[in-house]
Amino acid sequence: MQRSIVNSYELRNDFPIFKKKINGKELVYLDNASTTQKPYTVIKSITDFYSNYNSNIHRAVYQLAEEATTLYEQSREKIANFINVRPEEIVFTRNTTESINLIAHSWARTNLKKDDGIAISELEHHSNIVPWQILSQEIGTRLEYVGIDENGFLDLEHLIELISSKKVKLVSLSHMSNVLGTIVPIERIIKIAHENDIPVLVDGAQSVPHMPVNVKNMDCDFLVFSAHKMLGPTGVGVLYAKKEVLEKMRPFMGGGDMIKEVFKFHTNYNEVPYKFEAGTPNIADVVGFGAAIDYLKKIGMENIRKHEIDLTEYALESILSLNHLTVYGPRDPNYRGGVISFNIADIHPHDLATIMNDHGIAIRSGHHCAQVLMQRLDVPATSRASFYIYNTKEEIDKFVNTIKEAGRIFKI
Ligand code: C6P
Repeated sequence: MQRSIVNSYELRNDFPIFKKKINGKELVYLDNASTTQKPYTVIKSITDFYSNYNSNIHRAVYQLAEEATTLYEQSREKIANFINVRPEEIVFTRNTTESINLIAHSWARTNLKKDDGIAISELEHHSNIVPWQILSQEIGTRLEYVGIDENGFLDLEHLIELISSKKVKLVSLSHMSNVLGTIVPIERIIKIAHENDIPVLVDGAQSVPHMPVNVKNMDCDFLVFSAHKMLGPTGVGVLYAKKEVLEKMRPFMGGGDMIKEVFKFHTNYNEVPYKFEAGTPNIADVVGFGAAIDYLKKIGMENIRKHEIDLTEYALESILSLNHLTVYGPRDPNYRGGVISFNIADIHPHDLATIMNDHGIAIRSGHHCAQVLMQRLDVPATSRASFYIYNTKEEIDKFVNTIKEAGRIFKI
């Protein structure tokens, strides 16, 4: 793999937050799997919207409303183009979580029935577990868990067996684990599932921000992700599904904008994607998301992926040489993203995160909304560092030195 050509030192100047000091130290932000920082262009596009274009969309004929509608729909086009689909196949939600709940409500409740299996894995985030548990309680579907091996890789044989034995009617998988960084061979899985007429939902919350994702090549049935994990604002999520699939799905919520005609006792719904966007949406933040997409495209997703492989390789090499440290997940950076979870002897992850914070370093500690995975790893919590375009090797050195200092403080 070619070396990174992303100049993270230069890029950092685009992010106002890096001017902030934490405990008198420069901010080292290593919690990007949770949410990413925002460049000036994104912040500016939001203030610009409120300063110059603010009005509701899809409703009025005056100039401001038309300009706001155009900006909102231009963002939809940018996002569609980013993952190589049609704009009418992009539904705006609040986040990945809402997108999965929308599918569970509007697709699964019509297309699945009692005893139908839904295959998920031990890697999943709670938002790809709990909606399916609720569905099981309501209509009697069954959850089938695909396990992982000691390196954090999916038990593909088990998944293939579930698919070919027709035990499952939906496969719903995280493309990249938010804890282990494992990248799942999703294209291969989709091909096998489709040979058996089984649709696949891809949770792209951790993959779409960090690597090229081309839906035409991937051929998934559903793809979900969040703007805030890819330089965009909070409060905007995406649900992709083929237009024909969306057209057959029942609405998620009823209200303004999702209707064509409303009568006393029935309603004719709007066309897709509007059928799934009831009420006034998060207009300014959708516009901000468009600016984030512009920013990412300028750097190039291939370059972002290379940069993160480079950082991950560097970080793994450093921390794997430390004593008393357990690192979870694949060792080869080509099969994982820039997310590293670990534990040091019996230092509690919250204690380590507190020491890191004293040095201006932000890492996440806890279960990372993946308690099923914690149970599989047999730990209550881990520490987690996760990287993005603005992180540097110098920051990784600070992070590793602080791990060493924690070892000295706790005398291990
Ligand atoms: N993971 C993390 O720190 P929302 O919150 O809806 O934008 O994203 C949910 C979600 C779904 N799937 C995966 C794989 C995720 O990683 C996340 C969010 C964050 O790991 C916050 S818990």
